[in-house]
Amino acid sequence: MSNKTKILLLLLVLAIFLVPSGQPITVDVNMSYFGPPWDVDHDGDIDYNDASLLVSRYGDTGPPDWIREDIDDNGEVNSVDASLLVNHYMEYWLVIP
Ligand SMILES: [Ca+2]
Ligand SMILES: [Ca+2]
Repeated sequence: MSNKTKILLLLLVLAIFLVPSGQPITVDVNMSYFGPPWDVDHDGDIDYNDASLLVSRYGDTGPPDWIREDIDDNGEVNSVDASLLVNHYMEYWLVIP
């Protein structure tokens, strides 16, 4: 379960306890990601999954900011992107929606 999912579940549980019984609950969530670009899958850590995504697109080219695997947004998934990911491998943080 991703950190985003855990936080959403926590908010729902809090809403259930804070709203009087029988009252409808409306939850409007707008999620943005504020983590570093080398967290390719936006799950709050740098691990095998990020590396796997990058490898799957290695060598691909496109306009800047076209895919998350192009970590430095230069239009090509290459060794620079891989280096950025490797330099932060196994880092993690709390993802806040
Ligand atoms: Ca990740
Ligand atoms: Ca790149």
